[in-house]
Amino acid sequence: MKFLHIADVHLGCRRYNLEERTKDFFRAWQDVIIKHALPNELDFMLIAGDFFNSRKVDPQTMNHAIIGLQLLKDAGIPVLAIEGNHDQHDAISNFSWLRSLSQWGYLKLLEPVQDPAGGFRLVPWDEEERTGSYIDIAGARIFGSHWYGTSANVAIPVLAESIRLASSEERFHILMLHTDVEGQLNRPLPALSIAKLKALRSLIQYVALGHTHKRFELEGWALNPGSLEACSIDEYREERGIYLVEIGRDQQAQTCYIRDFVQRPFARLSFDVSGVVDAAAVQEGVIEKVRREVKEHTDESESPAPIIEISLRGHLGFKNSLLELNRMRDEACELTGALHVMVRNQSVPVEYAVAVGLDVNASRHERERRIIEDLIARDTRFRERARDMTELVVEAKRLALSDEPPTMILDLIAQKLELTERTEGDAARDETLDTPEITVPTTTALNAIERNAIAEV
Ligand SMILES: [Mn+2]
Repeated sequence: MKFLHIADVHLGCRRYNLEERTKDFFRAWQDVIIKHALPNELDFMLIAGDFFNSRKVDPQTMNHAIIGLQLLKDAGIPVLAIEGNHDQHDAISNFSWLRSLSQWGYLKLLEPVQDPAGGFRLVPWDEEERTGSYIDIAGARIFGSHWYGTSANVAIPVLAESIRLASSEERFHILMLHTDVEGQLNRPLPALSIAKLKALRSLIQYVALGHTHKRFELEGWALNPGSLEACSIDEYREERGIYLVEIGRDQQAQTCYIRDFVQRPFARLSFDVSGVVDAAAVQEGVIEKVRREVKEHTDESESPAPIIEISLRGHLGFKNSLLELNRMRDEACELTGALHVMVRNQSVPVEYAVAVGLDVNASRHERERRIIEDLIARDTRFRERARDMTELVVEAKRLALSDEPPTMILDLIAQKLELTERTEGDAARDETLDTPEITVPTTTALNAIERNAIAEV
């Protein structure tokens, strides 16, 4: 007996609003069938949930599904499927596209029957009705299950009891199960515990898992192949593939993990903008990095053009708006022949980079002074006088908080600024208060007070 175990095909998954990206999921699905289902004389094929990316299936996606399913049907390979969290039936309707495909003879959707009294009833596949919870093919008894989500730990023991009642001594038992398993994903939601899963050990000889988009195996008994394609860029490094499984006379499963089918390549690179003088230099640096790290794509028949994500990190020393992100994207795209380039600006404007490295135990007073000084020093015109100006700001704040009249505060600012200018030997002794030289630092200082006040709140 030989079968193919796949999961998480996610047909209809659309990313970056790219038509080509939607087709990637179809290409992977079709390639798996042509390369690994048709030539292998399979007894059946398993799809362990999330065949579709959504329970709402658009016409193009249904075409993609049927093209593949028709190939399998013509080759006489039965397809057994279960629902996943993405394509499970609606709670308020008995209709779903998976149920329709099952009715139309393209696949067999295996579903437990929910008992009104609680628990599940497992009924054998009815070829007339085209419904059922389990089916016998080539020495195997294959069971389906639903998506139980966070209640998997409660549902699995109940399901195990139903399986026990429907088991057959002489058959090799397979269970398709779409679930997150403890320790495989770093999510706060409770996953199915390994102990609960192992309660199936005496009943099931092969658990065909789906849901987690990366490969993992538990004791060569519960196997998760991963999705066919990366559903988000965060998954691009994960191992994804399919299992070709052969059950020998000894009832032992020989599994072969296969990754040889078409998938879109991804490249992810990051560029640190800290200390880079201007936008042109950022542009040049990024393009240089792309040139070094991403191979130019020329031959589509060899592999698909990559999708590239460029992240800008660090402290940006000038205004964000000066960065020409679109030009960066276009140049990187042209240089590499990529299908799509995303540029994410995750750099922090340098104006927020204040009080860097300040001792965590610093007093509120020290903290305040340091923030103000950094804010003033950011402006190269006042850098030299930052310490004096900080004194002035702190004093002005103190006066303001003690309800001193505004004129008094203004006088203090005027005096102090004049004094600083004189001690610096500045020639402009008769400079008036409303020259930019004076008003700008005042505004900066007042902004600093305001920011600081906000920070303290
Ligand atoms: Mn999935």
